[in-house]
Amino acid sequence: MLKNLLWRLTPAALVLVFLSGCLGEENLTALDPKGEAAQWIYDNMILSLVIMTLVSVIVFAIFFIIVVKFRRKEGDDELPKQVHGNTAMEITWTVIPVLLLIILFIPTVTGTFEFHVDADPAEHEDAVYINVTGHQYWWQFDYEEGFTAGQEVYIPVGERVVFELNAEDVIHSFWVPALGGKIDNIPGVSNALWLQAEEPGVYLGKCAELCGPSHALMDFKVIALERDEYDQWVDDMLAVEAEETAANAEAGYEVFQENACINCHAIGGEGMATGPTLTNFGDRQKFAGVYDIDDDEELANWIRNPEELKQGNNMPPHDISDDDMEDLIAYLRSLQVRPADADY
Ligand code: HEC
Ligand SMILES: [Cu+2]
Repeated sequence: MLKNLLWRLTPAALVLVFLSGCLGEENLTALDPKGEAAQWIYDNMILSLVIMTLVSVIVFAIFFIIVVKFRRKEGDDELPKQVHGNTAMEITWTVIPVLLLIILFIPTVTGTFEFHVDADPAEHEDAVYINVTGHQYWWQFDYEEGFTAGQEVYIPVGERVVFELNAEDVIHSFWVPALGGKIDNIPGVSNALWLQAEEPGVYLGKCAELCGPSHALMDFKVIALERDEYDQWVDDMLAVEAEETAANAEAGYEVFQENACINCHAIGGEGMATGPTLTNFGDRQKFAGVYDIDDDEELANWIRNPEELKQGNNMPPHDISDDDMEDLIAYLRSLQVRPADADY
């Protein structure tokens, strides 16, 4: 009997184990909101949960009472009174759900209009406005100041930041669960939403629309800094130039040039953007969205054979000797704008 019960509970326990993943690392959770938009989603989630629980409890209570109370009694062989329809009850169970839906409808619609805004920088002159482009399988962030960041988007804390969402190839979806809702990045269409981080920190973002074999590896980070640190970061990003940064890793810069990496990876204002800009690659928390940034071997594997680490991505393989690779990686790591003593 007990064993039987345990067997029955196992699927439920497994579901709990999987769901506990939703509370995982690096703020990838909508259940611990860290900004106004996320808080609104959370509150609505709780509201609908409370309403659904109430409805379930009441409906099941009535159900069981009726099942028990109106059972056929022993020795009672008479046909019960036959009725057809009951107007009062029909009205009650139509009106109550309608009222409940109105209660859910009002905050949902007002919030949707508040957080999903027009994609037009002229309408958001007071806010930081960042143009986001989703690529298979990485993220590009263009700032109004005229520089580009890749994979990690820096924002000032406590301020509304408007993200304009576009896509280069297929549909992606921009989602930072701790900060707010998600909206699709659609080729040829510009959507926009705003997010605000209440606390400085690193918030994990995900592509939330199946976009190809490496969709699950299309992570990014939102890094929220105090306003003065943010301003400093913007200035530093603007000041980067490919050669200048190369000074302390000259040999690596040569390897970078010889292999024409710059054709796909801009540094500072120079170069193309077929791949993520490497302007501040040395500051990244991960490379290619998900891989350990401090792992030289993995980084070398990436440059030699990206397909192995991220199926279907658009970086070609490169045949580079061990010596050259060491220099190249030293150069990539030297691409930093973050001050050494920064605590972010
Ligand atoms: C044809 C274009 C192309 C060339 C050439 C190219 N890359 Fe890439 N690279 C990409 C693309 C696209 C990505 C993004 C892959 C992804 O994450 O899906 C990428 C990603 C990277 C990343 C990870 C960046 C990050 O922060 O996530 C590094 C590092 C990198 N490339 C280094 C190099 C180096 C070094 C070279 C030259 C030896 C090079 N790449 C040549 C297209 C290119
Ligand atoms: Cu995607």
